[in-house]
Amino acid sequence: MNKFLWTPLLLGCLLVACAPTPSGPIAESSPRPAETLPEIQGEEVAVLTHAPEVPPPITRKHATKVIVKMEVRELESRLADGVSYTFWTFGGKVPGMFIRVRRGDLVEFHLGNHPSSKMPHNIDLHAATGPGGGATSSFTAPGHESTFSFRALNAGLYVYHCATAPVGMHIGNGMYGLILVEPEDGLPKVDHEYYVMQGDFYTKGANGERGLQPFSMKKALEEKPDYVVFNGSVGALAGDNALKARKGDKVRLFVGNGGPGLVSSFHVIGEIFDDVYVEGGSTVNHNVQTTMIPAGGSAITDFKVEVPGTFILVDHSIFRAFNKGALGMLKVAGDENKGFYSGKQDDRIYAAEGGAVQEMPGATRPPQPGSQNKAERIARGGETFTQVCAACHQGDARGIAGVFPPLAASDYLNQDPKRAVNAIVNGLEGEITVNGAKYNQVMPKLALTDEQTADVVTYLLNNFGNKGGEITPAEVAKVRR
Ligand code: HEC
Ligand SMILES: [Cu+2]
Repeated sequence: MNKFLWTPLLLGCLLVACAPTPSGPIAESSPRPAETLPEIQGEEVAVLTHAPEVPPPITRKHATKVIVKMEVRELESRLADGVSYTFWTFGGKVPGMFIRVRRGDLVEFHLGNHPSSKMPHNIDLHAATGPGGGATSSFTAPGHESTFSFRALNAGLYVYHCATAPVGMHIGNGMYGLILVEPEDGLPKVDHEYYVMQGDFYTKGANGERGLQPFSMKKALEEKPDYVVFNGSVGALAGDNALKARKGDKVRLFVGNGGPGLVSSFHVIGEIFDDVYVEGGSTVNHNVQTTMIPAGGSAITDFKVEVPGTFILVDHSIFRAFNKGALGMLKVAGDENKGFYSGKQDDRIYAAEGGAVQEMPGATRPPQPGSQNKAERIARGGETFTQVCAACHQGDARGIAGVFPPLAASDYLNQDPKRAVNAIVNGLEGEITVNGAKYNQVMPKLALTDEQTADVVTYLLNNFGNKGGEITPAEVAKVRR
């Protein structure tokens, strides 16, 4: 009946039910029984890198404790020329910082959430075996730090992402990255390793519309992104930012797909992947043109560059490449190799097309009729609560001591429900007292319509032990003025 109710169900799966069950033929033939894991010797602090750089290969021959320190920051930066976006990041950029460990390592993860953040965040590492991949243990309010540890049981290239409700919005704002768990003997040596991660972005304005663009939940639900990009912005891997190699080099791309919505058909124009570690696992495929990378998945592609020129990285769902930004470049220097390729290559053809941001028709939506009665208002308000308020005030509305005040049986709210309207419409900061406890935090003003605001406050008043009543859109409009 309503899409938002799926969010808690999905989160429930992410947090609880998705841990693998060690039974059945797959588990029996799996090469990862925990007993074979080596003893932990010593400890070290992980070197983390921003894309497209990758930390150096691991040379040690023993398992160790690896301390990973990652800081979540919410910051505005460039999405495309003239277009900015408030990204939520693991480490200050999209994608999140690359983590490199060795199978058998004990990873001690420190997740800090910068005090300037407006949202709580957590991390689900697909490389971790445990409830939520760490998400249940790493819920971190602004200005806090969480620590948890996991053993890297399986070798492979894994996605990590935020799994705080609404999950799709946190991922959609850029909260994903890659962690490589090297096999004990390492990967074959190559000349260059690079980190490339695809993601789709859903903006209120159409592709190319200038200014700071807010996230569009509507387009995200329809999986119709305005931007599909590599490494967080249009052009992040083009022109001067192109990946580089020399003729004869072996190049390895660690490729991830953060989604949240699309599956990538990853292809390098003019190259053939000699080896593809399919889905980032241990099976190696040879002589591959295009490799499929699911949302929340990865692939490792190795290839030798025999011919100089500019090679274009694309999602071969090709409108995404030439019209929405999923286009990168690998520039190979060196003398021409006429034996392998006779013609001249020129990257300007591609740059011209890829650089042009086309206007897309704006998303039009017929005006929705407002809630017809109090029951409908409460039902719709519940959706907004789950989608917007629960991230901070929690699903049970009890809040988090010292950080997010309770909305359940809140004397502050019940004394004057217009205060809740005011908090939503204008934001709220400064010291307040709720049920005898003091809070001095910041609630950002929320971009809700008068209807949505009336609905959610009415929902609150009639749930969680509050006093009942109804707020109408007209009353909200008055507060807004
Ligand atoms: C990004 C986090 C965040 C979100 C999202 C958020 N709030 Fe708040 N809210 C806060 C913080 C922090 C305070 C306390 C502000 C202060 O200390 O002055 C607060 C205070 C309040 C208060 C007054 C105190 C109380 O407990 O009664 C109400 C009412 C309220 N919020 C309602 C809502 C509603 C309704 C929504 C969803 C439509 C919502 N908030 C979404 C962070 C948030
Ligand atoms: Cu998050």
